[in-house]
Amino acid sequence: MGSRREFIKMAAATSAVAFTDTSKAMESLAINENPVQKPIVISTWQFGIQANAAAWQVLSKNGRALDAVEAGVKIPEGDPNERSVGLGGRPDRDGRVTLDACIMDEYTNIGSVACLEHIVHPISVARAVMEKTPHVMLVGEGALEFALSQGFKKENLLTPESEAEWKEWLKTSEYKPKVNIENHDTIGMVAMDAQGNLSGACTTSGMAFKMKGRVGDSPIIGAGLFVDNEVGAVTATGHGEEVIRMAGSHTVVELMRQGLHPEKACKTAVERILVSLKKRNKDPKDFQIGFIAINKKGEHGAWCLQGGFNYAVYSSEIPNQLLDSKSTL
Ligand code: SD4
Repeated sequence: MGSRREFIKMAAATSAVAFTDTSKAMESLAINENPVQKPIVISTWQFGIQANAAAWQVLSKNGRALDAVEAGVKIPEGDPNERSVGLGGRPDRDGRVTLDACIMDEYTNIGSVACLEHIVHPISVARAVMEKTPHVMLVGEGALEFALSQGFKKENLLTPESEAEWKEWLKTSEYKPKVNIENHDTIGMVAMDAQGNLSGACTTSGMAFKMKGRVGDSPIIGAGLFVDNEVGAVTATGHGEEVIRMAGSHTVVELMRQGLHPEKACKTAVERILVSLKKRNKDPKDFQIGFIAINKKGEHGAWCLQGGFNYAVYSSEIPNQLLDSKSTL
């Protein structure tokens, strides 16, 4: 039988061991816990590689995520060979190139333009709406007038190539968007800067040969783009009507808020869209939807309805590269 003194000695020794073990465990936890990966930028489709490179110029110099995403998406906007964004974008069925874009920063500042014609960089007009007006969205003629008042130049965006395609399309005038074919490629980009702040941008010419006045998800905050600086940032591509229906990007952010990894959050949102398509007896094979997301830890992920969607990732750990998104179908 041990004496009381022995018991106390033993208890002290045990707790000392326990204490040592705990501090060791804490130490190893601190070592093993993944540090926040920042800066990081991700963007949709293969033109994301060039866009990321431009964004990285800003991020690698300690620049703001907001400046990075604007600089990034301006690359495909200004490239006439990218036929789904900005200059050279495919027109609506009347031959008009009408552009949609939005931008969101870490303070929940937002700006957006829809159905904007004649301006190569709608993302910068969206930013001007955000910074210089009491509003968050301008459309059509009003957006154009505002852009011109801000010094943006009026240009013809319909390149001979896009015009030729439109004239070819007029022969049948059949509106049947083809999955993963260039008639629906949007650049969406989200980034976290070295300070850990998030921003995003999204810009497109929308669905080729759409009805006059049609607006997709890309300029709609919560649909084509959403940023919550406490949680993460998300952007979407694909059939805008389906993304709007589910408030797509906002849904993904909310799922990340509940603790889901970005990939799982994107997957869950895509599955909700699939349920909605089935409810309406739509063949899911006729649709494509893709989400990309980052969270506050700098983790990234994507998911799409069907294969063929890819996205570009660039971070301090990952050299700029294109990744294939996993898909549901
Ligand atoms: C739209 N979501 O206008 C855009 C098009 C797109 O990949 O993303 N295409 O509906």
